[in-house]
Amino acid sequence: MKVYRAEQIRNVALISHVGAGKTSLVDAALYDSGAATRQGKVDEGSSVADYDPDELKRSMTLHAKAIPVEWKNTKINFIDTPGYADFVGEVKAGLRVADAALVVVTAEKGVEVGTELTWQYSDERNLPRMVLINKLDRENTSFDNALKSLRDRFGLKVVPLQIPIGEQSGFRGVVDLVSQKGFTFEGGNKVQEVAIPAELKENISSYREQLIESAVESDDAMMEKFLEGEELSDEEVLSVVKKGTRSGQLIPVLCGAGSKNIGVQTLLDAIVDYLPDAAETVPEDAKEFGNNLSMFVFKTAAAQVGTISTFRLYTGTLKPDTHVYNVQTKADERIGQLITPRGKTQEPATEIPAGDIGAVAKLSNTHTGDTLAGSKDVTTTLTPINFPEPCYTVAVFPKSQADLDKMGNALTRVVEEDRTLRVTRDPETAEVLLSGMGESHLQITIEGIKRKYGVDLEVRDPRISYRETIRKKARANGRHKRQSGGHGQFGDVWLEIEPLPAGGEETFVFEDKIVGGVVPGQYIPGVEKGVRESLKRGFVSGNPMVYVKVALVDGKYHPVDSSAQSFEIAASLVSDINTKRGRVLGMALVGDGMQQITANVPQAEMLHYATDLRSITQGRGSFTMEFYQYEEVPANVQQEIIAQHKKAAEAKK
Ligand SMILES: Nc1nc2c(ncn2[C@@H]2O[C@H](COP(=O)(O)OP(=O)(O)OP(=O)(O)O)[C@@H](O)[C@H]2O)c(=O)[nH]1
Ligand SMILES: [Mg+2]
Repeated sequence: MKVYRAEQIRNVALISHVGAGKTSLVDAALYDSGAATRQGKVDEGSSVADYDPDELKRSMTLHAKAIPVEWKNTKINFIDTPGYADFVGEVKAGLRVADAALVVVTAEKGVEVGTELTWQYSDERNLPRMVLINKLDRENTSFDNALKSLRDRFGLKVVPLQIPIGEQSGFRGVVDLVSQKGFTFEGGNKVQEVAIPAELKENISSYREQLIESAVESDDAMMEKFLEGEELSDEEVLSVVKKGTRSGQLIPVLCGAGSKNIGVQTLLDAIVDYLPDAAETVPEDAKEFGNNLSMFVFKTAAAQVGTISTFRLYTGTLKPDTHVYNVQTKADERIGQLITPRGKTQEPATEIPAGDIGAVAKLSNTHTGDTLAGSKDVTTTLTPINFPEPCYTVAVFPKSQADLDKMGNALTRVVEEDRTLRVTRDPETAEVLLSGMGESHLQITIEGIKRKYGVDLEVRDPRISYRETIRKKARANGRHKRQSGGHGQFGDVWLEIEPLPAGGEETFVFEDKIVGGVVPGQYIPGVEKGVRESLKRGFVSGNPMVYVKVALVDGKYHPVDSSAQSFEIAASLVSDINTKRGRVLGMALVGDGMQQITANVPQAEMLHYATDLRSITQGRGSFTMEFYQYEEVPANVQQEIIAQHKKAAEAKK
């Protein structure tokens, strides 16, 4: 592939609700541009863009991928992203390096939840965008309804740039409202200019009027001309539509049916004509690098040839066989061969210029989100990807000893690749926890670990680290006595245990209430130590005990056999306390466009919440959580936890 200058490059992220037809569009575009000899099909497993085994298995996109399409002396770097909600991290990564977004909706459904969410992510980055109303060939579809849903939801700046010729099974082409030309697409990648069908003529003039009216908002001189009733030339219309689109004041709507290859070439034309090129959009953070090299790694993925890092170059020029420096990890990375990625195939590249997207294999110390620079002295990083917090957690267990040995490394690797995953170890339950964006996300990760790293993992709900406490004051005796040869061991204590306020700052208080030296002062620290030890194990459920005050009230000692250690053991023998717990749940509401609900919820109830919340809110809701405090669990749950502990303790015996 020839080298394109930044002015000739368009970096366009494809975003949508799941299954709107993004990947099929890329396949059609590759065919139209001559890069593929036939049009790949997602459903037949022949897509150029969806090729990873997990993607083939599910017929859906799971990874953000850059796929260049050469069109009219322009390189359109499509960044295809997944529509399924669990893979939001990939969408954010794709949008991070895009200069514009193409939002795909279907003519059946118009705006869906995934449209709203990805629209919002594009807003976060202020990206200019265009909308494609896709699947216009299907039964029970309507251009008008889809358009209405777009304008209702996103405002009147969303206006058609094209309107369809024919509908449903008769859909065969589009009319371009700027040039007022019709094009039909019938058979393979052929396109034909046609006369505008008579029945569309009236519609076209009113839609064109609407387009111009919206576009001139971005240009005072044109606005004046328009208001004075002067006719704008086609070039002037094109130029204001371009200006309006780039400034975000106008969002043009196009028509098509990707899998039928209808309207794809007119879409590519519109991308070239209206979306910003890579030279005019050098972001603030990249400007700091001047002419020095800066590149942002937005995707790393394990492949047969080693890890492939895909990046966008912001400034400078990258050549093969050079060195770059990772600003985050301080690593000196050797760039071997440069690659232009193209889905399942790739081409060697002689250089990657500023504004372009490329890939390189085998960087040893570079992960998703890292900045690479041309010099060691650079400390500035490019703005990181705004990843969401993981919200679904499972505990993972190796299936065999061999799996155990390799598990740590495999988990570290997947977390470096996918920044919406997190691995932690619960210090109390000793479980290894894997967190991500949903059940499918974690399931696919586990499958990937098996395939790529040969590590077989089993998944379970994480154990909750409960706490024990008591409800009522109780008294207990512990006595340790051993006679063996010379010195014996003797200690005897009476302890009073009472609850402290649940949720309070103090979780444990020890008090010495001995009078008359019945337990000599030098042994008291031993008693406290023993108490602390036994509280760690709890008494009924095997969980640590909190919110208790323990007072040493009485005891006995032996002048020869007693020692701090004997008392420590005596105190740790206090195990017959049979008490219950105490507690509450709180909830708070904060209004703000969308509702934000703050609540205290038992962790055990949150295990599958990501899935539940998604279905309750049709996918709109998201949540984050953090530990608040320990509270009493209901009696039935208590019984369960205690029974489980007993069972586990029995099993150990
Ligand atoms: N009738 C019709 N079907 C289409 C069209 N475009 C795509 N499809 C079908 O819609 C389904 C989803 O297409 P994809 O291209 O995988 O959609 P996607 O947006 O990439 O999906 P995700 O990546 O999973 O979000 C497939 O079965 C396609 O064959 C179209 O224009 N018309
Ligand atoms: Mg796809």
